[in-house]
Amino acid sequence: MFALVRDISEDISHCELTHLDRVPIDLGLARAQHEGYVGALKGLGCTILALESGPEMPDGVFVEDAALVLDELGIITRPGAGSRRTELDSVAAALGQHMELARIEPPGTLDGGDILRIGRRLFVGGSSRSNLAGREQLADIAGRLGYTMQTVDLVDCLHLKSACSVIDRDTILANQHWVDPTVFDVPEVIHVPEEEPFAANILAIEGRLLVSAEAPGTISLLESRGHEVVPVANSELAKAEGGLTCCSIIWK
Ligand code: CIR
Repeated sequence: MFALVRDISEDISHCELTHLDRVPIDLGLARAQHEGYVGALKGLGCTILALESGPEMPDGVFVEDAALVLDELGIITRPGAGSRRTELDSVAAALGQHMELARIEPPGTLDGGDILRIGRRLFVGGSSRSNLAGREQLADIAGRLGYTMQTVDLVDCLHLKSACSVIDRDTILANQHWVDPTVFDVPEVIHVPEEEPFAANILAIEGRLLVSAEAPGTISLLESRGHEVVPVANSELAKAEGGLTCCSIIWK
């Protein structure tokens, strides 16, 4: 298993923000927490491929948005925020050493954080970042490989995966105020506690769940359902609207 990650730009204080007010980010703490995250990925068996950031990519740590990796190929996206397109070439160069690549072309925009995959079904958030042209291009590329694609409406959140994540192919974790989880047609939906609206962004790897350490209610809930949880501190990148899926692209 490989995990592509990128270090945190010294200019993260100029990150894109959509739903949160700007508050100071402690860069030292953010980098220490990111090291913890990368350590957790290693602990779960990932070989880490690390890219460098820089002042020209304040949001570069959120590599998930720059590409989607399917079993058959990688798709380099075209993020809806113009400031984030500086991230694409380095992600394409890294992934291109491991897989065939397709690209989302103008006028399409698509953020990886909007794409949730359950088996051969892709769900894409109709967010401010992923437009119709981008979603249609994804449907076309993935459709040729036998994937179905469905657009999902969002309320008040940045990306589809801000609102929900896959625990396993039968189970979704969701904030039902931001997305209607019945669209996924899975046997079980676990709802995050009301007081932890951002906690639905978790990263499932080989049956274990990376969950924000700042979401104790969600951790208890998942553990009470028999899931193995790996808590990961993420207080600083959360101020940049980043969660746990955002900081890696994982493939086998
Ligand atoms: C942005 O607004 O683009 C970044 N500040 C946060 C991106 C988070 N990425 C993700 O949820 N996949």
